[in-house]
Amino acid sequence: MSKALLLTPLVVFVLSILYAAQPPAKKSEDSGAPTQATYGFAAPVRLEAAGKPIDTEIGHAAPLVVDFDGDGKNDLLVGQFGDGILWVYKNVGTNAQPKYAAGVKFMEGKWDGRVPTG
Ligand SMILES: [Ca+2]
Repeated sequence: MSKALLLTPLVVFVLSILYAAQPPAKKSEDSGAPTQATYGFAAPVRLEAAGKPIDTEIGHAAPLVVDFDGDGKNDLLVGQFGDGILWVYKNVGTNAQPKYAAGVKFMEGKWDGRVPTG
């Protein structure tokens, strides 16, 4: 399987969080009927960190957008199956227009920073 195919779910997942998240439907106070919420996906784009496409060494990428370092800007975390590594991509842009620094392995990829896979 090509890396592009492995990366596609990551891109779609992250984009769905960054650009398409909408608050859940609320019930109308007048009628009790749920109001219509609209959801959708933005056009896919290849995410980059430090000017290079984000990828994993071995597939089964598990992305999460969260403020990992508490600076108020959402970072990108990507877990990979291979070696149980967690990649941390610090957001050096803004939440509206994220820009990611080069990925670093959580706890330098040492044993204590990994999730055993088998
Ligand atoms: Ca952050």
